[in-house]
Amino acid sequence: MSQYATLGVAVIGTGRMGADHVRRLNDITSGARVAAVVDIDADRAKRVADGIEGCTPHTDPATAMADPGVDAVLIASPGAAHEDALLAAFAHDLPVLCEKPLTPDPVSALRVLKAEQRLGRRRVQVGFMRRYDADYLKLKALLDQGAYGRPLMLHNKHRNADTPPGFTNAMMIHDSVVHEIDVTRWLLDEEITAVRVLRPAPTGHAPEGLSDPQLILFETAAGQIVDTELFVNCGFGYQVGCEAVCEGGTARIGDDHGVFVNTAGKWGGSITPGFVERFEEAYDRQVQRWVDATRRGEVEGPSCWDGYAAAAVCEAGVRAQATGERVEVELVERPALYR
Ligand code: ISE
Repeated sequence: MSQYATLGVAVIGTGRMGADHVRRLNDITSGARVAAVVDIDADRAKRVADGIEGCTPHTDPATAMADPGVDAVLIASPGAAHEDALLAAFAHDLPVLCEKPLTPDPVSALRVLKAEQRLGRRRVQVGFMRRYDADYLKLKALLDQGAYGRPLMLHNKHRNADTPPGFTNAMMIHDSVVHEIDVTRWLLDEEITAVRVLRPAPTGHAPEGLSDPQLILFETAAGQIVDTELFVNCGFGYQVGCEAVCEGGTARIGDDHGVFVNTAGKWGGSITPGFVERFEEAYDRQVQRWVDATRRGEVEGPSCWDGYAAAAVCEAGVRAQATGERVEVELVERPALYR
C-alpha cells in the first residue's frame, strides 16, 4: 500500500524541460499531481501554477519544499542550480528526480554524493532518460543475457538538427555526449577510464567557433572502445543510434524512420525533429517509474554515483577536446551505498 494517495510533486524550473514535465505529471503520469512550481521568474511561476488546481507558485526551491502538499521534488532548473536544490531536498527528506546533469562538475557532484550518504539511503534518481527508451532497454537486455557474447565495441551516433544560441564546444560534451557517457556505462556495466576527442574540419553550418562534428572515443575499464559521432548542426533532424559489436554478433538500435514509403522512384521514411519527440515515451516511462517507486517508498534508476561518474567523464572530455590528448578519468572509490 502506498503511503501517498497522490504524490504531490514540486517542479523546480519551468523552462523547456520543466514545463514539459509539468504537462506530463498533469496529463500522463498516474498517481501524481503538480503541487508546486518554482521559477526565478515569479510571473512565469504564477502563470504555470494558475493553470493547475491546488498548485502554488514559488521563486525559492526551499520554500516550495516546505509546502505541506509537497511529497517529492522534480529538479529541472539549469545544472548550476541543482546542488542547492538537492541539498534542500535532503534537508526536507524528500525524494528527488533530478534532470541531468546531477551537477555540472565532479567536485560539486561529490558533495551531493557525500550528503546523500549522510542520509544513509538513496533519495535521488538522475534523469538519464535513455535508460527508459524501449530500444535501449531491448539492447541492454540482449547484452545482459549475453545473446551475442562479450561486447567489444559500441558505435554511437548523436545528431541534432541545430543548436540553440550560445551552444559551446564544452556544451557538446556536457549537454550532448553526457548521454553517450551514461548509456556506455549502463550498457556495458563498466566505468569509462579515458577519453579522446577528434575534431574534423567543421561544417559550414555550425555557428562561429563551434567545432562540429566531433568524434569522441572512450576506453572502458574492461578494455572496450566506444566511439560517438556527435554532429549537432546536421540540419536534417534528430538521430540517435547505437551499435554493439560483440564476440558473436552485432545489435543496432536507432534506425527509427516511422512509416516506410515507396513513391516516385524513391523509398524512405521520416526523421524525428528533436529529442523531446524522439524520447517522449522514455521521458513518460522515466517519470512514471519514479512516481511508482517513490509511492512504494523505494528509489531506483540512475543514482548519484552515475551522475558523479558522468560529471567526471565530462570533465575529462572537455580537457581532451581542448588539448587533443588522451585524458584519463579520475574517480573516487565507489561508496557502499551505490554498489
Ligand atoms: C540536450 O540538452 C539533450 O539533452 C539532448 O538529448 C541532446 O540530444 C542535445 O544535444 C542536448 O543539447
